[in-house]
Amino acid sequence: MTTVEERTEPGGRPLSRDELRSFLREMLLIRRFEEKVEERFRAGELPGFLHVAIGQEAVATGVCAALAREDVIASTHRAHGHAIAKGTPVERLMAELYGKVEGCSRGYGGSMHLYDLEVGNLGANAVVAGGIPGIVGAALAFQMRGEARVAAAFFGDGATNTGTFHESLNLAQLWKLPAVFVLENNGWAESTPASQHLPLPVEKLGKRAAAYGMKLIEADGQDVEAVYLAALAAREHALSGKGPVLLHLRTYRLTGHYVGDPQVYRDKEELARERATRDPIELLKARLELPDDDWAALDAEVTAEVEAAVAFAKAGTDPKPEDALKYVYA
Ligand SMILES: Cc1ncc(C[n+]2csc(CCOP(=O)(O)OP(=O)(O)O)c2C)c(N)n1
Ligand SMILES: [Mg+2]
Repeated sequence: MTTVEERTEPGGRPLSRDELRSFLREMLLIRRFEEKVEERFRAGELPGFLHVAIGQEAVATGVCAALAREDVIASTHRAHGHAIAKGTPVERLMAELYGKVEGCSRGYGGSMHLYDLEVGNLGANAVVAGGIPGIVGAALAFQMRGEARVAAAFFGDGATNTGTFHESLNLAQLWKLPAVFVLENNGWAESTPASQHLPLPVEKLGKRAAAYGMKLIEADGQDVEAVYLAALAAREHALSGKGPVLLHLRTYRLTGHYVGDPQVYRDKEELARERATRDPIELLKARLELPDDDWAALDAEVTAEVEAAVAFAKAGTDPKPEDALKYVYA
């Protein structure tokens, strides 16, 4: 057994301009989707509770682009971006948020219970760290069947303080499972900063891999290309039979913990600074030096897609009360 923390440099090739542009499009689609959902929620049209991941789009897009369609993910309470990036059409997601039968969870789930087995999304989880043991099970199944597939779980810095996180990493490493643990480290757990819930500096959180002798791969979570290359390397390692990977991505949430959060706990200057310097969409747009009319056309295209999703959702079918217990297994 080794307790030495392993590190690696992300491998792979640099991306072409067209590939980066398609990443930009997807991140913008996620952003416009979540802005719209926030607007409709505030207008009282969406039931339940809502968390958006504005500022964290590069994690969803970069990681899911590196996964194969047959790979599976499990997500968190901040799940819209993961679901879009893994391939669920936005109209099915929007219909779910409106509680309609046409939704990806047939209207039974809402924002924190988005499932789509067709594209390998094993589901969002309202319970913090709830998806982590699930992907250990999926990875075990892939290993036992001899299938070249990986299972990945997204989770936050707060989730690394749960017993489930440690149990899951322990078993996955012991059994050398094809799993990727995607630590989406935004430095906050609700209103608690990392400095009050972690016994180590927030940027060192990847060190938790060392407790299990697990491979650690790290990247800047605001740079979608870096995330993609790191995730590719993580997938390759996980498939090689050498064991799972902790993929540590430093990111930042540019909005409140939930929609309506007054954010009295957060320094306004910190937020303004992050917004000005670490917005993953602005960073990629600047890097590509996209002309204004190109950007406007891209924006108009994704905005129209989101508007069409709202129209689809509003025209959807309400579930029948007598069907309330259908598809309920436990
Ligand atoms: C087991 C459990 N404990 C507490 C909560 C309440 N809760 C919801 S989100 C959250 C913070 C999670 O922080 P993190 O994992 O960093 O994710 P982030 O919200 O930053 O994306 C908490 C404590 C919960 N949903 N489940
Ligand atoms: Mg967090």
